Amino acid sequence: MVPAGVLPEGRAVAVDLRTRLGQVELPNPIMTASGCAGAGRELAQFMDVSKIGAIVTKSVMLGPRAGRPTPRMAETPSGMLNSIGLQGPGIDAFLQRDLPWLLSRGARAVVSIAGGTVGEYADLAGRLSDAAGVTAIEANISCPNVEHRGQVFACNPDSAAAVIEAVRSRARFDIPVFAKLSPDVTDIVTIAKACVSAGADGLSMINTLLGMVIDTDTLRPRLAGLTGGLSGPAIRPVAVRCIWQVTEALPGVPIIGMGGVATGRDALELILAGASMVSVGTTIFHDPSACGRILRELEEELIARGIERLADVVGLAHDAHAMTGRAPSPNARVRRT
Ligand code: RRO
Repeated sequence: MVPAGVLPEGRAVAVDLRTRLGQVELPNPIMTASGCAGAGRELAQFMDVSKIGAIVTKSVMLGPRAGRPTPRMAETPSGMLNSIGLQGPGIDAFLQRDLPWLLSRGARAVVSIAGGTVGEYADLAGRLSDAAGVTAIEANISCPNVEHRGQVFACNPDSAAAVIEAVRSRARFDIPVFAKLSPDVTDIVTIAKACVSAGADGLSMINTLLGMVIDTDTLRPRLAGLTGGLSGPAIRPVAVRCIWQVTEALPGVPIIGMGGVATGRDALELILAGASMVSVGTTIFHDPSACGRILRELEEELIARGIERLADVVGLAHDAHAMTGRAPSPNARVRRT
């Protein structure tokens, strides 16, 4: 077995954690989730950003944007609502300041992009392809905090496909394009299929769920933007369900799983459902070194189960599910206790 690198604290890994982000190999599957660590700089004082699989940036738009009015965060039971509204410096500042910083630190940069039109997404993909060093593009077609639901491209298979086709055709051939999907749809498999048919190299799921909190003291909505995206442990079962359904329908399509991952065991759950990479989001707000910890915990969870290669457990729960009709994966060396 080939050891696949070192953990953020410097210890060599004992499990082969390598995974594939489309055509790109990563040393391990743990990434930040878009929107939860800016462009990575905030985390540098807590961990070595080059030691996790990748930094996924806050969604970048063509121009700078102030976002929605405050308050735009609210705590909920086992979760959090955000109503940020795509705040960011825009692509010029990102390319001048943030991308060079990530590359100078040896981090792999997965750049999340968002636009109001298909053309804006395509222009962003073109700008990123002209710059050196972008590991992958995550096309965020599912931000819930937009003016109206018609702007959530991931709620309609034709709109989703139009964005992904445009991004894929403008992105450099060696940059994988992932489509970030919303769980707030009747059938996520239909959207996933539309994105893959349009050229997506993989899928990211899930974005936040649209929610709302009313303050019973002020008798008014807590968020200035009224609604917001729900994240945190409360949504993990939704993420597991979405990843499971899409893996059943599209086996082999790479999936970056995210939604309420706070421990290595949580990450393993998404991997068993079919994710080959896992993004860590809301947990970072109270534990900024969470990605390194979760990577270490994931490795320990695999060792405890006698698993030598991460690749052997990606989607493994599907084998168990179908055990009556199908033998377990021959590669899986799982001690079922
Ligand atoms: O910026 C946001 O308000 C935001 C985005 Br782009 C997203 O994709 N998901 C989310 O919960 N918030």
